[in-house]
Amino acid sequence: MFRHDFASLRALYDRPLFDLIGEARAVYLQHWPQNEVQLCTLLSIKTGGCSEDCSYCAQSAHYDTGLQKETLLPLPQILATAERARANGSTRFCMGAAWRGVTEKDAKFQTVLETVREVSKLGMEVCVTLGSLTPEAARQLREAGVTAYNHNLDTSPDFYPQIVTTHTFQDRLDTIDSVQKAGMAVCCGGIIGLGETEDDRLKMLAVLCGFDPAPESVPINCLMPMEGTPLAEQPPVDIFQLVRLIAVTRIALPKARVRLSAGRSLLTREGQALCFYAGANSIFYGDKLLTAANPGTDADHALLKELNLGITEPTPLVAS
Ligand code: SAM
Ligand code: DTB
Ligand code: SF4
Repeated sequence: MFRHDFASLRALYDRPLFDLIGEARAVYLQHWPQNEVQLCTLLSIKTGGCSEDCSYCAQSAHYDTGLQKETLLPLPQILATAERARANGSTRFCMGAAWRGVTEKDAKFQTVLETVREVSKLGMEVCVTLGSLTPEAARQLREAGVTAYNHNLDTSPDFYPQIVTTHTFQDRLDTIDSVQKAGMAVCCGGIIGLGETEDDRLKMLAVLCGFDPAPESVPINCLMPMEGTPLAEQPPVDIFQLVRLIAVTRIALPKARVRLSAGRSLLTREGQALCFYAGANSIFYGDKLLTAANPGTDADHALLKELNLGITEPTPLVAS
């Protein structure tokens, strides 16, 4: 298969908008003929007080964002939320923790493994996002039943140091390597609206295109400006830039789930419809992301119904 580099991604991105989304739609229909959207529920299992200085994040301890720091949620509470998510139609459950990362030696990591073992019995895809991983921690997560690991590149290698200084872009790649070696699917994407250029977004996508195997899912987050963070005053992302990025991602990574992620509550229904047309086929579903607001479930059901989009049935990726 042709592997896109920055130049070929930029050439796609610069095509007339309707030509670009027309091609993305054709690629989408070829690989995803069901015309469905996957619903994923997010839960922050450990909120706030994070040692990292990611300048977009409400959970960083470096900024005074007013967020209440919490300890790891108890297993029964997580399990009950996962059961509700499944009952509400989610086929993927993603647990996020505000940590720099975990090692197999952490006591809290053992609790996470136990939680994953229970959640994985519910038959949903199980995703976790716990920051950096050692190869052994990755292996243990896979063994416990994690099907996909979310670890975003967030932006281009060049722009990354302007957004985060407490870890490097290479650290992110090393964790992704551990995830792949452990046999988990990789969920990896980024955020737009941080002050980066459109080139930065495509350079990030070029790195994703080099992954082997290709990422199973690609979340595209629009910055939700968080009070107290250095990016609190960033202007909103232009909808056509978002649509172009989704379309190019769909063409470059045809088999990936492209997840229209954070920031949907800042988009119009028409804007979201264009994103689905351009190839987005997954959303975070439920009133809350990790700490930020998301559209209500009723509004999401109404929108999908109006667009005649189906909802993906559970077909969990079996960790073999
Ligand atoms: N701590 C882990 C990590 O950094 O990988 C997992 C949780 S972290 C909150 C997951 C992702 O959420 C980030 O990589 C970023 O893409 C996204 N995110 C965080 N804050 C955001 C915000 N204010 N707006 C949009 N996306 C955000
Ligand atoms: C991802 O790419 N987006 C999700 C998930 N992976 C973990 C997180 C979005 C967080 C939005 C800001 C918040 O809720 O604090
Ligand atoms: Fe911590 Fe993740 Fe937020 Fe960065 S994005 S501050 S690592 S929770």
